Amino acid sequence: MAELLLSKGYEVHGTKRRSSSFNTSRIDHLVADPRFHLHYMDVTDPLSVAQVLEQISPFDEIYNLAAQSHVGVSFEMPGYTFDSIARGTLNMLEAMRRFAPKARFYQASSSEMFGNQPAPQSESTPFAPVSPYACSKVAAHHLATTYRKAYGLYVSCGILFNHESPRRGETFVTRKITMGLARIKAGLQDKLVLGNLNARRDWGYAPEYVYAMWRMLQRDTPDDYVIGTGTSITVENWLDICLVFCGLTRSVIEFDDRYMRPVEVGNLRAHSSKALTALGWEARTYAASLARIMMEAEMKEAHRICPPV
Ligand code: F7E
Repeated sequence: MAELLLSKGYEVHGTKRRSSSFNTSRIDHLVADPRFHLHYMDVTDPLSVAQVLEQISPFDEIYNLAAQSHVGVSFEMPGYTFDSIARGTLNMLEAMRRFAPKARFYQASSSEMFGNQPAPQSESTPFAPVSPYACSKVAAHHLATTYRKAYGLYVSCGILFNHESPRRGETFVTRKITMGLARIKAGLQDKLVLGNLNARRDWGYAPEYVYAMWRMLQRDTPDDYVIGTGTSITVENWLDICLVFCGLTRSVIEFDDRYMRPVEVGNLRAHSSKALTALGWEARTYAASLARIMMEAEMKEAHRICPPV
């Protein structure tokens, strides 16, 4: 997101939580840009949110992407998940109402909010969340649309289906698979342990989704949009594409039910014709090309750590 905004000439203010270890590898290349600023902030702390928004106002756009975003972990940490997503969104909306009521707000809503509603899911599909993560996203989504209606704030929600890239966190299944297989191929690990292979997801390429987010805030009026490729494959299909790419077989895969979730979302696939009509947006990269992009990046990294002899 920051890269796209900088490329369009924006001054960008990002926020990070205080930690004793660095966790900024995905933005380190931006730090030298004088138009890129980082502030300490925690969305669960309304004081810090108000302080930062007051300090940087006036500003034009806010992208609220903060979350405990791992669905599986949300069953283990429901309180923090709810605080960071629902309470965090409320804190951001309140601070914007106070310090920048003319700004435009992007809310990161999620396809997880649809739960097990039949595919494809569109803006008119009722929400049916089945995890603490999804319940929190539904609450945040309703807060965002309520602030739009009640106070006339410019608030748009992007209901994004899974979006991936080589920068994806290592515990999400696409990256876990590409990274694990590349490391096995390079002799850096022996096996890859996974959970439910039957879930079906609509996986798209993150840079395209970031562009859709920006497009939403360039419209004259705020609205909600579903963003996805309109196609879906299973985790097993993704695994097989990646296995073929690096010439490995299923023998390196193990199952562990510790990666199973108490309730699973079985089949997510976007119906995003509204995004095409209103934003002129459609996905260009589908799962097979995405897997190749991610596998190539991962093989390069594995070779860097362990050069082939
Ligand atoms: O799981 C299955 C798992 O954690 C995908 C987040 O960005 O997209 C993401 O949520 C599927 C699930 O993503 C493992 O059970 C099997 O069915 O990569 P994931 P997610 O849960 O779809 C939505 C749109 C968001 O909003 C979220 O923030 O893969 N699966 N074995 C596994 N998943 C993980 N993580 N690890 C496994 O070993």
